[in-house]
Amino acid sequence: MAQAQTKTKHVRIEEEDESLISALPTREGWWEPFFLLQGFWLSPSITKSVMVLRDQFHPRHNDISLATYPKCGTTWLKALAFAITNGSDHPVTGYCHPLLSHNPHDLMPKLERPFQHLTRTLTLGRVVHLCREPKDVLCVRMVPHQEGAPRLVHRVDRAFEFFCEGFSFYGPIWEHYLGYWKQSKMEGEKGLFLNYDEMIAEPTRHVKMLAEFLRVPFTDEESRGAVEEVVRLCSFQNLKSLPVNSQGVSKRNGLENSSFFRTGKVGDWTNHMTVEMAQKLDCIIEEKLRGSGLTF
Ligand code: PAP
Repeated sequence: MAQAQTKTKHVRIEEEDESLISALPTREGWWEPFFLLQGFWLSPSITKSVMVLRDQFHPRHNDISLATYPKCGTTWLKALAFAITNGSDHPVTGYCHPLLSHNPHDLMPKLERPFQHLTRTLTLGRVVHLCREPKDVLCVRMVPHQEGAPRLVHRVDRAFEFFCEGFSFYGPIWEHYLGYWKQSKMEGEKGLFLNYDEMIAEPTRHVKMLAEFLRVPFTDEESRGAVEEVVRLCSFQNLKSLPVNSQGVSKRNGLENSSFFRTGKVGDWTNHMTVEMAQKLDCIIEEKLRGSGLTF
């Protein structure tokens, strides 16, 4: 009975959402029309999921959300957060650690939504956001994850123009970053804002910082070895080499798990973007972030 009522409610919300979506401004998208929701052009499925999240996602005070723009290191952040928060049930040195047999995406749900769309729902809990040099983010979208694999987009010039225009699957990258950046500056205890490039440079320091924010800090004694073990377990080389990630398929969306692991390097954009493209994107990002204190 309870189930039937819940189902009816969901169907009603879905119908309401469908009619709200059809009333939104629309434009030609990457391969399907996009909709304008609160200043963001979003694909139909993202538009719908933002509405569903707003209706049905009610975080509790001690909930932690991981919020990342796609291709900024979500897989890594999930692995780290899982290893840190489950350290007592699953020691990182254990032979049966879940990260050895599961892709990180299958161990933890994620939010890839701009903070502006979720303010009402996220203000209760706490958020970890991971940003990345925008040129590298775009580069991941433009380059196949392995030889022979299809590109995420077929025309590099088109992908580049759309990205610069802020016309992307999850809205403009700068709006995504700024929403979480401002929250972390105004309410430090509620928002942790991390940077992929800085984490690559100093993983140990960032793992400690993340553990503190997640309220499972490492003790001084643990700090000697355990932090390094978390860093090693979740490292690009280690995760990429595991059979589940080199051969497995995601339970979440049917994607090959290997698609989440390409080079794991900072600055790969230099191999895929012209100087002109890089300069244009740099100028846009600088202008959009001006005055915020966030720079790349
Ligand atoms: P998603 O949006 O599809 O979930 P996401 O995990 O956010 O992808 O980003 C993928 C990038 O993180 C890839 O970067 P690259 O293409 O420049 O190589 C991927 O290689 C990188 N990545 C995945 N796992 C790790 C890790 N453990 N450490 C560092 N980088 C990683």
